[in-house]
Amino acid sequence: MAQETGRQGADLSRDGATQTVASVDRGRRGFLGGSGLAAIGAVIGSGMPFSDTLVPAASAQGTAPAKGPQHLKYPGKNEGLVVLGERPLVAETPESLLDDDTTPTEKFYIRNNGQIPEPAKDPEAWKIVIDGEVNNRLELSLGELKSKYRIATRRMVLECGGNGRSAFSPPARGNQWTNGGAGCAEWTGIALADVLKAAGLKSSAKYTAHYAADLHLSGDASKPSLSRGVRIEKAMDPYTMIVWGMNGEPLPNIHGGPVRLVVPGWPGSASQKWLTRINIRDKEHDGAGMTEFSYRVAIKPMVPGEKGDPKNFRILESMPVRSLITNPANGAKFSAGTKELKLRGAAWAGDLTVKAVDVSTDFGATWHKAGLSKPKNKYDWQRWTATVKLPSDGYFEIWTRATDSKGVMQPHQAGFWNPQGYGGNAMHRIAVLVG
Ligand SMILES: Nc1nc2c(c(=O)[nH]1)N[C@H]1C(S)=C(S)[C@@H](COP(=O)(O)O)O[C@H]1N2
Ligand SMILES: [Mo]
Repeated sequence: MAQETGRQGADLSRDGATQTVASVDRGRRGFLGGSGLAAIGAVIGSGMPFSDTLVPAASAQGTAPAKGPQHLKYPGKNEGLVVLGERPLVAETPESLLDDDTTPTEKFYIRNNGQIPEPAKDPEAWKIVIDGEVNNRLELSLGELKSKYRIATRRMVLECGGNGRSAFSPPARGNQWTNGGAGCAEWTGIALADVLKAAGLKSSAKYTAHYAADLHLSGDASKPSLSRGVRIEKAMDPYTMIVWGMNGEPLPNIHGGPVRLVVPGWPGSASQKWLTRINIRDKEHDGAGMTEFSYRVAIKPMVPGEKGDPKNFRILESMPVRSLITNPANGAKFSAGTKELKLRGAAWAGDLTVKAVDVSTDFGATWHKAGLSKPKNKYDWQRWTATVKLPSDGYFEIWTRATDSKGVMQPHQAGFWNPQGYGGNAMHRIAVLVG
């Protein structure tokens, strides 16, 4: 696997799995929607730049970059999704499309590292292998997974390790996610732990290594497109699942169907799609996306923009706390005289829960507690609501910040810079215009 060390001209189209893209034939597969959708982009607010200064919706029209957000055109997918990369196909969900309690599949973000495989012809015959540091190597078809183990459905957040990356300065390498590399779906499947118990873990079992059917972008079958793993303790978490259902339907091909992993709370890259094999190892896995700076954060904080020493990095495990305003959308306009705004949003915190969400309408000078719902089950996100008063017409920003169950709050800015931009969980901000 090629490493990204010292690569000239950062490739901003990827979120950290270490690969070299040999040839890029942009647009050939035509995942981009028509330009007519640019208008929708402006309404839902993606035309409102938030890099350094926020600008009112009115003037955003005039200052928007010539090439606005590119909207996704993909069967079964909402055209409001924004394409971050075409090859591999990566698309995020604007915050305002994450307004449902359960993220509908059509709105769920897409992240691929390699080629998208053809849909399986006979899903029930799909096989996964469990091998390595186990007493009994298992080979199980989807049909057997469904009939031999206890089935559960759980609503859990899946979040890309690079979510929030676009807020880093200087820019970090990878897909420039805003906050939309996340969604919360109902996943149906079985506990990976039950399968590992059936296989019988040896005392030497330390780490998992996940393998899948998607080809590397280059088409080279000897290179996995992505192969990550987790500590055996996380693999044994009853919420770490092998799933075949998403929101009550068979898991769609684009989301890894027929069978994928969902390792909630940890970077989405551990949740292998098109799962074919889990190899149990006696040491940390070193597959594609495990080494160097991939899905790793600095131990000793580094100078932003510097190259970094791989020895100073640790694997990112639980994702940091994050909150979103899902309604209104950034750039929303309200009629003159509007004195009150009803806000809705979501918050989650990796392996932890969210203790509080606060909102501000005055750039953080004062904060108001939002009403926060309980998670449906562990790893579910928590929906929040708040009503805020506005003193006058004019331009306002709404900021939201969440605090996790250990008391750690979102920072004002993406901090603790690292080369591939993980852990960026700055407060979410939207701008609204009254009158
Ligand atoms: N086989 C395989 N599994 C994969 C990936 C991939 O490229 N190949 N991408 C990972 C990453 S980086 C993320 S964030 C999630 C995204 O899942 P989704 O596309 O269903 O949203 O899948 C993970 N599983
Ligand atoms: Mo990811």
